[in-house]
Amino acid sequence: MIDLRSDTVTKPTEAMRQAAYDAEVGDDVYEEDPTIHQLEHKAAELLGKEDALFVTSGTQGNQIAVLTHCNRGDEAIMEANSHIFMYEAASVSALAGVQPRTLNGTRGAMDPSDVAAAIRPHDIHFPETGLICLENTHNRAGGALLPIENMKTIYQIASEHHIPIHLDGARLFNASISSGFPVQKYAELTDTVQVCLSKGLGAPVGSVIAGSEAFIARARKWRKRLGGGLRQAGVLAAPGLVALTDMVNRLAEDQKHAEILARELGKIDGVEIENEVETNIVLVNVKNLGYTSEQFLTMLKENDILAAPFGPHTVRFVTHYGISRMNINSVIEHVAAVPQTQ
Ligand code: TLP
Repeated sequence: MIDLRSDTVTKPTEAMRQAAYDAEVGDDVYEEDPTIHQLEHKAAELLGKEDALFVTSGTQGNQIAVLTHCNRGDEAIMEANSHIFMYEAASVSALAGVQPRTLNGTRGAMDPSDVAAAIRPHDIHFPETGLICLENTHNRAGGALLPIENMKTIYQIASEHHIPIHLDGARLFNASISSGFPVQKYAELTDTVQVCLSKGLGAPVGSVIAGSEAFIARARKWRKRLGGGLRQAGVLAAPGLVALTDMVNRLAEDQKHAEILARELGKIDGVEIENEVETNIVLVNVKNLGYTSEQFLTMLKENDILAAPFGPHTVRFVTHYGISRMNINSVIEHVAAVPQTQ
């Protein structure tokens, strides 16, 4: 099976499995797991933040950030297609009691003047604006990079209003490899950042959130409340450390594969590439081939290829380290052979 549904499907490498086996562990609720300490220290250092916290998933990391930054009844500004709004089962409202204020972006980037206009003035009728959320790379925008200038301007606006910024950096390392900016350069334009270890970096489980020492101390308590205080979780952190040390630079290969896939699929009659491919995501529109995304996916599956539905006629392909150049060629051949019904 050539599985391009997501980079979440990656399986741990041999080095990760060995690191898990060898990991020194302790009870992390007592803050006694040396491997977790090592991972958190490494992540904080890479992201240029005072401290970091290992969490079970990207969703948990984002939600801990919302819970820690906001009070019930606050409003959080976020892009209308952001993962926090679209794919986290409304936890912003269900768990934090926070109202999402969504703004339409361009390729995932909110217009800074829209952000400024959405910040609530003091008025008895209004919620307080408690947080601004950004996402880089932006998943629904097809792995688009948030331009650093856009982040800078939003950060300035947020600072003037004393509003914190949380960055959903599930794929921040992909952004860094594509733009050439170190992850720290993005993180310094935010108060807190969440990065996933379990996507393109290949770890089996986990994310890290990073921020100030005071923020992480409060976030630790929220993690406990959510049932995310783990015990001998060094066995999970050890593959995460391998992810941060061995797996970052190879993301360039995934991005090359995505570029080739988009370029070659784009040459096929009836296939439209919806996004400008900057990282490891390709959005393919199959409407002019005469198929819905579900029909198209069924045909691919019959040929042992998996991709994900992303709209009525849009299919998402995500490259990752389990995908070889030969796999990419095979996908291109199969799509070229799909009969056009229009
Ligand atoms: N994204 C998944 C699905 O949930 C859609 C995927 O296959 O792309 N932020 C961003 C930008 C994400 O893309 C994801 C996962 C998350 C957060 C959540 O991470 P997990 O799955 O670890 O909770």
